[in-house]
Amino acid sequence: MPEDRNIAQRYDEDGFVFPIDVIGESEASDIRSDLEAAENELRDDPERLALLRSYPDRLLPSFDRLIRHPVLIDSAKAVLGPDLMVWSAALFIKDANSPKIVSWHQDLTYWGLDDAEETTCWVALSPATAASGAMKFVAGSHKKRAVEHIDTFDQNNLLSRGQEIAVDVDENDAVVTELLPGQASMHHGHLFHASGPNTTDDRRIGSAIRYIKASMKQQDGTKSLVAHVSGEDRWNHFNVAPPPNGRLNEADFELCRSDAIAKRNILYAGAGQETGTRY
Ligand SMILES: O=C(O)CCC(=O)C(=O)O
Repeated sequence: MPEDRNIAQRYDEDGFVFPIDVIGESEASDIRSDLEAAENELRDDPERLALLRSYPDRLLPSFDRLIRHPVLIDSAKAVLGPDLMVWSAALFIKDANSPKIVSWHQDLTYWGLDDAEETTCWVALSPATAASGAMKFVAGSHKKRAVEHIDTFDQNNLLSRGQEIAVDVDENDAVVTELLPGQASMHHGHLFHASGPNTTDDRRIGSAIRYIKASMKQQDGTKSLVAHVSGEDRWNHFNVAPPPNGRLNEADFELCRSDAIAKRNILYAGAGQETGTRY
């Protein structure tokens, strides 16, 4: 049956929209190659490699261009309005034949933001399939608003605290969001979602671009590093990053390093340990 709801209606009712055609497969492949060349350059430098995977948009001009892509901005604007920041564009990478998973969770749980005016555009840079560990969404679950989570710190969980929703989620309710390289899904910060292991021989790579309304703020007053990608910033709640000074530029690494410390304090507040296992 043809889909006759517009993007905002689908998002409002289901809490997600996919697939969104953002860039072609060859452009996605170019961005992936740029990323993998950078990963290779930093292979003996775990600290900078982790920063690259958390802040690809601040350290690689190709990702800075991606977060500003008109298709993504228009999609985010349809649900959040015109004034937009990117709070993070961190990579979720599952290597070939990797047991890494993401437990059922809601995104906004530990980000310390004062509201829920956030949406994630998850852009695939390699095939996201059921076999490679594509995300699964429960339609309408965003309407439950914030639910309780427990921390597991499971070593195979890509989330910072291995956090998971404290109530059972019925896998039969899940929609698998298969994406071609260059396509995106968009999901609400309260949507129940998860993903399984990668059983294929290729890496599964996605950039989770977190668009927020510029009027949001961190509850503890931290001015997180953001990119201002649309409309106005009349609020001055964030530290607006300049475009990258270049590729893997040292001044940009320093900016990311200080933001990573501030974000770690927020993400692990009250957790009693800081052993995120993503990178
Ligand atoms: O990449 C994944 O499998 C999970 C990503 C995720 O949970 C998110 O983007 O919010």
